[in-house]
Amino acid sequence: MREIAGKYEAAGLKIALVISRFNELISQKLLDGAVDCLKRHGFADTDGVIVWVSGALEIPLVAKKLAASGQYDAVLALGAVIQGETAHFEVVAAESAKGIAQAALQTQVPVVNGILTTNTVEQAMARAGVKSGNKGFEAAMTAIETANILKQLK
Ligand code: INI
Repeated sequence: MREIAGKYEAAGLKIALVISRFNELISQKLLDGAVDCLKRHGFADTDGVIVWVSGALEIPLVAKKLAASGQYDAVLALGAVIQGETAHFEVVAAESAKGIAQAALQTQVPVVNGILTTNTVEQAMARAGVKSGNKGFEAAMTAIETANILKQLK
């Protein structure tokens, strides 16, 4: 049986990153991890764009616009939604995730969810590269892999 697997090769891919300024310290670390990942897999700086938005709730619209532009093989959403910060944590977490999934399905372009949802700032820091792993790096791996899968399915 034929098997299809996405390569972790980012040379020639066009990728847009959408990133939330809310909890900027953490977002910046996620961005550092994502860019590190892309570069280490052959991505050319000139093939990408980074768009900063106010918060996670603004990510889906901008991600969808970028995905629908036809200019990108994948869009990578980065940010941090932290429970302690607000009572509407659950709304922000759920709506941003839902919007990102819809943007991907509606445009048929991978829109990868690299938004952390944690109970505390400490947990968010740990997952943004301070302790073990960086979710930005992992999400960038997923963006590369999924973009390459879709290229093979064309
Ligand atoms: N946005 C985030 O990216 N992370 C959060 O933790 C957060 N909290 O906690 O409120 C957050 N809220 C702002 C929201 O995304 C919108 O920017 C705002 O509601 C305006 O639409």
